[in-house]
Amino acid sequence: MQVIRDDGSLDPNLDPGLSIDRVVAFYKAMVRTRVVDDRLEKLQRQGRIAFHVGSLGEEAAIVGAAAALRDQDWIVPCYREVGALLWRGYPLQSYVDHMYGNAGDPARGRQMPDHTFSREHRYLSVSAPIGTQIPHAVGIAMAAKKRGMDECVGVFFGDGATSANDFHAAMNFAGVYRAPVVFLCRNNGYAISLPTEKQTAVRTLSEKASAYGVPGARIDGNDVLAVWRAVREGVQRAAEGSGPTFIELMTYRLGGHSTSDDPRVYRSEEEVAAWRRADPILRLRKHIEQRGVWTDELDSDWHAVCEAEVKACVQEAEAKPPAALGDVFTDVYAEQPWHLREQQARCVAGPRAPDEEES
Ligand SMILES: Cc1ncc(C[n+]2csc(CCOP(=O)(O)OP(=O)(O)O)c2C)c(N)n1
Repeated sequence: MQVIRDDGSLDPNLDPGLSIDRVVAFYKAMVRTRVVDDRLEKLQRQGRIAFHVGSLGEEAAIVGAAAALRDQDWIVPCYREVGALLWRGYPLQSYVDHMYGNAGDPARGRQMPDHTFSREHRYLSVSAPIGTQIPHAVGIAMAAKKRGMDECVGVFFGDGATSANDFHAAMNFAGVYRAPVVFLCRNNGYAISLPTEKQTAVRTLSEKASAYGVPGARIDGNDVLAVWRAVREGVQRAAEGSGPTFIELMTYRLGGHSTSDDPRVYRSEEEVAAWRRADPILRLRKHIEQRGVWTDELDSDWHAVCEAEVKACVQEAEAKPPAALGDVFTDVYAEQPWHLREQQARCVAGPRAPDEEES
């Protein structure tokens, strides 16, 4: 499914009829996500943060899906979807603090960078082992269903995750019990260096859904309105008790897998150049320009606003002290056991002098 054609015009039969203000809000959120991404990558290259996993080229899939979920719905992320969390109003400062592992980091420096979470925004903690979040999502959906709550779950994962055991178990369970969940598979072409066609023998990932009795769709994931429309249909199906939906969002990872990857080793410049022309931000920009609500001037103003915002957050993050060392030992047990108390005290006190007795 494609709603915004390559030339920026809309397919009138598929237009979801959103207000132009909302469409512009999608555009702004996508640009903001990209500006943040770009800055974080530079900070990593300068050695100021340790690591970043970005979403360059996948912004429509991420923002469009987040926007189609309702406020009461849960987002269960993979590790590339901070744009969805920011869409929900998570403070950028908290995210940047997290990337620095400083005293303002909600994870208190105990997580790898880009492992965000927010109970307030109904956004689960990133779970780095591939696919483990998919059964979690189905479990949350089942809990909502059993309690009779009008909540559903949108769970993100990559193409590679559809080869993991957890994917199959979760899809089967969701199909059997009609769990209110929308499976959001970002097919960005690669699982690190492994192209999708070497990952699976099926022609499309969406056809895997039929093996579990789950409706599956393959849509243009670089088209924010197609993403919104398909995900909203999935949410409606879940809300009316008809169970899960699987959506394959066709997109492309324009950047490296993470800042630890160099994609030039395993894919051609021509391939990347072709996908650059299909950039979801450029396509949406063409569309809003055609509708007469966006100009070059507005565009550069918005970029400047986003850049200033992230710059201010970085300055503030760099002025904060690191997360407290003793926090490594907290928040696991309601009552801290004696051995952790002891280890915490020793850790905070620092190394003993060679002649110091062990207390
Ligand atoms: C169980 C497991 N095996 C291997 C890895 C290392 N690993 C991290 S990301 C990744 C590729 C995932 O690809 P995909 O699911 O397509 O998501 P994408 O990164 O493309 O968004 C791998 C193999 C891991 N995190 N967990």
